[in-house]
Amino acid sequence: MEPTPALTIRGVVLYRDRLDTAAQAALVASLRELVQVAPFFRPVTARGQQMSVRMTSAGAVGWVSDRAGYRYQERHPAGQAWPDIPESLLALWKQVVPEARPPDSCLINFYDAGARMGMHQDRDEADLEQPVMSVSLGDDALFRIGNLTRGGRTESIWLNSGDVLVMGGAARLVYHGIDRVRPGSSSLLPQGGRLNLTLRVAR
Ligand code: MD3
Ligand code: FE
Repeated sequence: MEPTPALTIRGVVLYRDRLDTAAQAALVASLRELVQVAPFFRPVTARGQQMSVRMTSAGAVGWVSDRAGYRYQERHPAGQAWPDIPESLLALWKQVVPEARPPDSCLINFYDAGARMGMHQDRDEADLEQPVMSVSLGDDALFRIGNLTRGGRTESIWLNSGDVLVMGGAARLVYHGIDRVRPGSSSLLPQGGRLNLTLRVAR
């Protein structure tokens, strides 16, 4: 089968349906083990607001946020080291962004029916020349892409389970967010919801 050609939206490259159902289910199985070591937590912003998205990480460092601010650190908020990044994700990174350095962090976001993520930039990583790769699993999500500065016109696109996005080059610093998820749109996760995995070179 020929792969579906990539679609580019404001420099963000979208590989539709890059993972088939079996690969998606295998990834969910590895994530079930991973969250037994590193349970989801609900980050608090520096201003004390609870985020609606639940998060955890894998890799040498993970992203955390609390009243002290946000940062990458070597330990889960509960104190343990983060689990390893699943091998299948490392293999996918090598296939999709072969010229990039190996990722040292995988942020795992979980969206239940009401969760959203406001418009933001990802700029906590040391080397912003390195791309970020995202994998969507479970319910569809409305992804919004803006500009290199806050505000201005935006474009929205629905992300589906199995889609892979690459943010590199100029697109690495675009504002982006998730407006909503569509409950019941996927049967991958028996209890519903959406997982998003982002592989990063954090240090
Ligand atoms: C564009 N996650 O974890 S993934 C995030 O679906 C994040 O959970 C969203 O934004 C989610 O920071 C969107 C797509 C994505 C990820 C990182 C980016 C788009 C990006 C970094 C730079 C530009
Ligand atoms: Fe982001």
